[in-house]
Amino acid sequence: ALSSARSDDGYRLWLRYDRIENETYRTQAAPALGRIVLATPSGAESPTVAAARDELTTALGNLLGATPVITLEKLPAASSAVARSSDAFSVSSPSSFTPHSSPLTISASSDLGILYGTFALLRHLQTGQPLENLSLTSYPKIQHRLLNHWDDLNGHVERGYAGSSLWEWFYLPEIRNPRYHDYARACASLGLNGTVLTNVNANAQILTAPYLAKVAALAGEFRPYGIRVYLTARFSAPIEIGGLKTADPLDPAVAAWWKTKVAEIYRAIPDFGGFLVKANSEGQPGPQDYKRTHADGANLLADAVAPHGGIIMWRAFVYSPDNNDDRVKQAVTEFAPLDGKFRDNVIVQIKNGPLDFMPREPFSPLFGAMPKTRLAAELQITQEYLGQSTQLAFLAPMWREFLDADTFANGPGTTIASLIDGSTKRQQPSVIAGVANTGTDRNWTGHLLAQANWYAFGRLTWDHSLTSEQIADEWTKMTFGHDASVVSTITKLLLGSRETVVNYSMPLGLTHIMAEGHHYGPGPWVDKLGRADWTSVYYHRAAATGLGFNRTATGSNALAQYSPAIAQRYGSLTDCPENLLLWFHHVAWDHRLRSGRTLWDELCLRYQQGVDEVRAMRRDWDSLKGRIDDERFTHIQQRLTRQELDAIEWRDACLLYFQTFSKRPFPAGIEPPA
Ligand code: GCW
Repeated sequence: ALSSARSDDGYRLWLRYDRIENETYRTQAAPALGRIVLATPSGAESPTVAAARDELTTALGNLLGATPVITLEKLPAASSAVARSSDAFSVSSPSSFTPHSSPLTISASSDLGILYGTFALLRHLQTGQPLENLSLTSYPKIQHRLLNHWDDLNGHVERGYAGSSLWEWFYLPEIRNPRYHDYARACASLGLNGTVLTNVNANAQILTAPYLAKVAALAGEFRPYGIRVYLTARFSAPIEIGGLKTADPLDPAVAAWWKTKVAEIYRAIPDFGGFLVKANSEGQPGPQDYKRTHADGANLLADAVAPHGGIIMWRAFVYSPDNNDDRVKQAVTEFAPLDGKFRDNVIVQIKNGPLDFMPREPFSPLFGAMPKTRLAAELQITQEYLGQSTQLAFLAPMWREFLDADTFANGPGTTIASLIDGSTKRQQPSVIAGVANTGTDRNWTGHLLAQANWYAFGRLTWDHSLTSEQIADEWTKMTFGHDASVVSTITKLLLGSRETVVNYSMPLGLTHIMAEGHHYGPGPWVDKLGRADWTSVYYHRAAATGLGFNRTATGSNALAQYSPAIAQRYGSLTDCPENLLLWFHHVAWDHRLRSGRTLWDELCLRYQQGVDEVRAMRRDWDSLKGRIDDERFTHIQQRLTRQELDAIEWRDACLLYFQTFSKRPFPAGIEPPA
């Protein structure tokens, strides 16, 4: 009974709800889920409670062939297990199920909590866990858990590899694609609660009245699922759509324009979340055009949305070509002096690394450099630099590495996670954002296995203590079923995949050596762009003397932006973690690494290892033939075939190029580059 009985184009994501194949489990689960009580603060029906009911009815019907009796109750006032946070929930069940035992109960501090509890219960079932004696209590550690869509109004998705934008602006507001509902459901199943609909590089048109009506229609589709809508705000909007002569944040007419515009937005969308802004970065307009600071710009918008409860996410991804300093230092240089100057509803949104979503970067030192400012993490789910939607790279391990990184900002143990969830600084609002990998492709994400990245991001925003292993295990069981060899093979593939991409593309701390523009594949030789900060030689600094970017005190001294404990460790050639070595150091070709090999030999072997690992992935995948449906089997098999060729290209291109500097032969074990 293979699941190939149904078409598996991947549309249903991890919410497939295929009939549970284990008959024993199914027979035991059916009575356990025969009666379900939803206990909410009001005890009254709402669109969100209805969504939870619908989900339970459909899911249990499909998974078990059962029809639950679902009743609604008012949560007893004294029930404090769920009072901890606004959308906390608890799922509880008796130790055995008889007609007289108490029913399974989902209690929550809000209707949305009921929906989250519903998805948690279904996940429990989909992953085959026992249903007796349940006591699942959970609350979100971060308040605002957002997808950021880099979607332009013409349907193009910047760095999108899964088709076009999901938002059909031409047809809205009258014509609403049913997919909006499915999108919101998928997001809510993970605990995501907000979405920025537009690209940070988008124009200001989205803020005009006709578009706001369209945005309101989307917000209406998402609302039952607790997904609030946010927009990007182009800083020059007062000029472009407002007819003003300036966008100077300190000009009273500009402030008045934003206040009026924001009031108009809230009339159309009463629960509008706020704005995400990219200013004075990569050519975008911003407050510096008027010799004002990022704080002046952010506060202008913050004051406009504050009366309505909105927030401003102001991005710290800034660098400028006429600044000759090391690009990775520029965010701290510009933002750290503004610490304490931002309004309470401004969150400075920082990419995980100081450069740009590389396969591996150290964490951005800005996280430890603004003690008086609310800080959000921006991760990239779409695989701009990790093989896009052609290659497999499961990103949970990369995000774990980041969330667990110790900034030492308040002494040892000040992890990034503790800085962004508000627990260290006790500051709300707290925000985490991920640049979405979704599009109009039937399977949402292009590469089927890239669905796991959407899943992993969402799960980590709710609970950043989850391990990569747990996330991979859940996702695999929910998406591919419980066959033991399917589960172990796919989880193994997922968990190793990011490191494999690092190995064949940018090992040992190399970064930014991809092809220019599209960013797919190698381009270490790109050194003639006429723009010092974009040339790759600038980042790898290959020379006869060695390889790597010296960011110690004898180089750009970017290290000084970290706390002394980190600066000391990373600044030492022997103590620096080898996976970040060439990020921080320019290393001689004959320098011996921990393996005893020279840098050159080690570099060659890492590239080769990456290729070998992709070959092993292909073999592992092939072993699943017949164990999963042919449609998904072939989809992934073809992509892994391509990934091997891509890995070979990376290895050959980089090694042949770097060899022109190292002038050393390839060590034994390296296939001759073609
Ligand atoms: O990584 C770069 C991308 C740009 C992107 C920019 C940013 C949205 O190549 O496409 O623009 O980062 O994050 O603003």
